[in-house]
Amino acid sequence: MCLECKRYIKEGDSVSQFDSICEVQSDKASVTITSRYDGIIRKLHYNLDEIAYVGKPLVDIEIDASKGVAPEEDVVETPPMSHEEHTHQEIKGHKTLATPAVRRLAMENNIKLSEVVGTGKDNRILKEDILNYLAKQTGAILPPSPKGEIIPPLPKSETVPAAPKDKARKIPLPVSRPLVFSGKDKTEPITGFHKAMVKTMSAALKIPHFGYCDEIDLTQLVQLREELKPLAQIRGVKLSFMPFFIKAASLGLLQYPILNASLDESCQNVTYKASHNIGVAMDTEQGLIVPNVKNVQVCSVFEIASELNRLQALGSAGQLGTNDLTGGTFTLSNIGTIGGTYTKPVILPPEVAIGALGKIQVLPRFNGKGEVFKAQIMNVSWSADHRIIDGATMARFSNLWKSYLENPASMLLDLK
Ligand code: CAO
Repeated sequence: MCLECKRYIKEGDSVSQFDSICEVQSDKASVTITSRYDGIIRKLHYNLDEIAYVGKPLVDIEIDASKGVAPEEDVVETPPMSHEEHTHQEIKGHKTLATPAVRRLAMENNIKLSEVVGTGKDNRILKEDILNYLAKQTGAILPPSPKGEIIPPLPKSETVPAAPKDKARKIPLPVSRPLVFSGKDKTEPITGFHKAMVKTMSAALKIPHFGYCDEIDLTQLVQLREELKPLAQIRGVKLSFMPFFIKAASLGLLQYPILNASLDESCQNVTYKASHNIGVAMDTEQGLIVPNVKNVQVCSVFEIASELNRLQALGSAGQLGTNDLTGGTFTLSNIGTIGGTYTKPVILPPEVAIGALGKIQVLPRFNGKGEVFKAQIMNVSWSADHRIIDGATMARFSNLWKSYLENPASMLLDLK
């Protein structure tokens, strides 16, 4: 397992505990590594954008001239630490082994370490254990992680994290786009979110996809959004079409819960998810990511818009955490912001359905009186897991979703 590295310090810099050392990106999320010590940076083991290997030293910090070079900052939590005071905690007479970073992760997510089963050496609690514990609580299914692989921490709060002090955050350029045409072939490792895409899409290949498409007349919705957009703006939120698409999907899922479900690996059981955690495919500088808006079934359109703004801000800064990126139960992909009409979306396992939206176009259509009018038309393409969802169910759900969006006032009847 390797990490792509962004650095905030240079050799000779003084650092204090919890100062940002660097940002690393694994295939699941990016995370800022902070200093465990007050001291002076003596050696950097990697240059910017180099691959840092888990388990190898990242940086040497001199903590005291008399003591020489301090223990290296490890980018992994798995190796046992030599400082007992950092790793032991007395809880009800039992010692709990965990590194400070793991303790902080638990604290930030209100998890008692005494309730977590450690899978590391001597029952040491690893980040993975915390994430698995959290996933069980939220119903999220985490991808399996090889031993020793770094797992990114969850976001500290529901707010956008601040950039490290004195350093403007730079959005990393995607590694796969060469800036200069060299005329030579170039081979590079697949890393970061692209690596996650390889895993997810390979798993999706096992699902027999059923496709269904339709066109939606958004003429009324386009008008309604024009009216509501300034009101949302006054309240500090950008209102796009997505919150309406997401809310309409959630109202539809209430009627067709099989589309908000997951199938176990042996295909013996279907779990109907209580929460509508609707994933939104996002095109970011780092690649495709799919954070989800949690519990849409209890959110207003405004609340969804606000949450989407937060996810977009974090997504474009490359700062989305595991909590935002896991636990999705259904996905919408608005590729229409870029272009296109119909597409063939790929289901994100363990979900069972996904919808892709084409671009909204002004096209001639007939009204009820047979007159041609300028309609705002958008195409939708659904894919569903044909092992548990039949075509008729998908079509009925799509009809309901379409009716909410073509007559947005009708959503009011079902909003809670
Ligand atoms: N057709 C035409 N215009 C659209 C549109 C559509 N289907 N959807 C949104 N728009 C408009 C918005 O209304 C907005 O215009 P205004 O400035 O007038 O409000 C503009 O396009 C930009 O919207 P946005 O991108 O800021 O916000 P959004 O909520 O509509 O979309 C997001 C958010 C994250 C879905 C989008 O930015 C994105 O990343 N789309 C690409 C998804 C993708 O890559 N899917 C493929 C997955 S498989 O590889």
